[in-house]
Amino acid sequence: MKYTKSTYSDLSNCIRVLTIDAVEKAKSGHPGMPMGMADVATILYSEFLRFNPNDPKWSNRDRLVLSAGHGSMLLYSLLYLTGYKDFNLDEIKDFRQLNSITSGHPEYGNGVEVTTGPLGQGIGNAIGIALAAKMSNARLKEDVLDYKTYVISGDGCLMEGISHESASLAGHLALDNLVLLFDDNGITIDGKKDLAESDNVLDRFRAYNWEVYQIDGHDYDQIHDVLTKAQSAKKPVFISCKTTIGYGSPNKGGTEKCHGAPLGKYEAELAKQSYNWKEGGFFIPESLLKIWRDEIGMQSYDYYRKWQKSFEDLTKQQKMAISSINHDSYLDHVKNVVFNYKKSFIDKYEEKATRSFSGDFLDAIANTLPLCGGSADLSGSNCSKAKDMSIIKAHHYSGNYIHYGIREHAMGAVMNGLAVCGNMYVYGSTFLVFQDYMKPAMRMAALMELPVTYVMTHDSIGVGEDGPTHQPIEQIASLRVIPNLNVFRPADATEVFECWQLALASKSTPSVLCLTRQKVKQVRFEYSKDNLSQKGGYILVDSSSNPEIVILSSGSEVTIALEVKHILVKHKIAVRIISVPSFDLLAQQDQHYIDSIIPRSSKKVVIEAASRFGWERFAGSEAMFFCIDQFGKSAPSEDLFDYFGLNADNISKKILNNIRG
Ligand SMILES: Cc1ncc(C[n+]2csc(CCOP(=O)(O)OP(=O)(O)O)c2C)c(N)n1
Ligand SMILES: [Mg+2]
Repeated sequence: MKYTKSTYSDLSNCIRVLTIDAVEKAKSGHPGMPMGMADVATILYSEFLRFNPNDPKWSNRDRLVLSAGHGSMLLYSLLYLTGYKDFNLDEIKDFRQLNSITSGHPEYGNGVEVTTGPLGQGIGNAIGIALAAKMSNARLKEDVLDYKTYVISGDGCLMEGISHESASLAGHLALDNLVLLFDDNGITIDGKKDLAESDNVLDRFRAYNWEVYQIDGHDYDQIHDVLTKAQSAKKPVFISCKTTIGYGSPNKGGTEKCHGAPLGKYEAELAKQSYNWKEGGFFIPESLLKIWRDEIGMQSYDYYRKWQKSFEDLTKQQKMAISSINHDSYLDHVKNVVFNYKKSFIDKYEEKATRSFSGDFLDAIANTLPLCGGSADLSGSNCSKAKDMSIIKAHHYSGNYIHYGIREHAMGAVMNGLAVCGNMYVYGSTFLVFQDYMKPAMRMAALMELPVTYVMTHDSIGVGEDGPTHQPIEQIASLRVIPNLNVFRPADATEVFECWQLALASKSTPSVLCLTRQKVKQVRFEYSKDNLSQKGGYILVDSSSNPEIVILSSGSEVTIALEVKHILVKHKIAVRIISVPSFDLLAQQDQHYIDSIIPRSSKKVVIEAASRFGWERFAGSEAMFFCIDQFGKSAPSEDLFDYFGLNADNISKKILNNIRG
């Protein structure tokens, strides 16, 4: 080991006192975890972690994911101590204040790797990050990226269901570049964890096919030894670090009292006395800061230089494959594919489900784009595995498709981890109704501005006989309300291709493609390069520039809207149909555009086989809603559409009654 135990102790105490001071000043925060994990983090940073504070985005840096995001001061202290420019002392003093980069729970950026407030998400994220390295190497046919991904998790993360799914998947994929450091302090917010848990966590991870260790998380030799072993592991590594929460706090340490509240002035002083710390608030002695900055902060510098030199020898294409996507050229390609497909599908006119059209699109692009697709065991139903895609397996990472198994929670979080690496187009699929199982990760993707795509099929009562458990009602509306998430519900082949084009073109917004199980009719017939879906809603057909009736509809119901129009026109009623493939994108248009397609003077009608929630925004509360505000039923699809009144006869009759009295 590089330093004496007493130096390590001083170095660890730097993290502890910065944490105590920052939480004290903010009058809120979580001192317990950083105080407990400071020793482990000090050995990790000083002896093992490869990083360069002057190049926080270095592609081959080791990643430290904080799944126990409440312990954010651990990370901020380390980033400050090791010399990351953005994390100066003022930011530490501004912990948890408006617009500081030291927010309560860090998300990511500025040297913070993906970290999570929702406990356990980080484990899935770390798997994605570790897997991305394996996939990049396999694609380059060279081990260019040899970074390790460390993830710190607490009791809470490991109680969460997502940890079970994630750990099982990581073991299955034999990710030997992943190390989970378990802050095994036996305490959660309510008290001792045995209030709520009695399983053997170590055995769990053994069963998941991990290498499992347990150490005293305050013993520098043990920490060093176990991390040395982790460097040459053949499986993912799980290290239970037995720690004392709030280490050094005489009255609150070892108890839940220091989990999520300032220690208080008196207790803070006592804790500092126990560290033999004599300095004033926020002050790190020059001699210790020098070790943190000049020695630990620079410890990977030689490796960094060597790696950068070999990186320079790579071709431009290889470099790109490691850290970014050549968006412009790929998007040109996608645009051409979309145009050709639109044309050919109009020419050959086939009635298929929109999920099948999505499958056709993936078949066309799968091997021309750096993709990473997948499904939670519904590949065939989701039409998400293109015919040329190959499967990612343990020790064989050259494929581009992940069988996530029935693990939607983990799938969402792994997708986020893959996406932060920024060198692949990432999509995953399941039934729309089951996105509830991955909603937390979808929300994080939106918050973190990760452009992943969710292929969500079986998007309505059109599912049929599987019944209400499988029929999404409220899901579409609930997704539409998530900020920075674009929900698409295309009506036919043309819109499917357009929506895929928009999803792939997105750089900072995730997309959900809601696709039908049942066949739809083609509703667009023009040969145009224009992507009409990009404004979210557009005039599909119009019988007058001053329509009496404006029908807003999406997905499979656009066909019904066209049939309604046919009937109403026979009654000399001027009708306009607005196809709304993306409610969210339409909401982003200026009012002038919205008013131009949905005139205020017209009678509005909404047809969508889902909750009406939200449609008032465009249609007003006086509109006629042909939506479904109750759970579905188990019956053949056509019978269900009739039962819920979603057919042209019923709708046109009701409209005629309404306007003609
Ligand atoms: C999904 C989720 N549920 C609940 C919380 C609220 N929460 C934050 S920390 C915590 C307890 C975590 O205990 P542990 O991981 O052992 O952390 P420690 O107290 O040891 O720092 C809870 C319930 C959360 N952040 N995320
Ligand atoms: Mg705990």
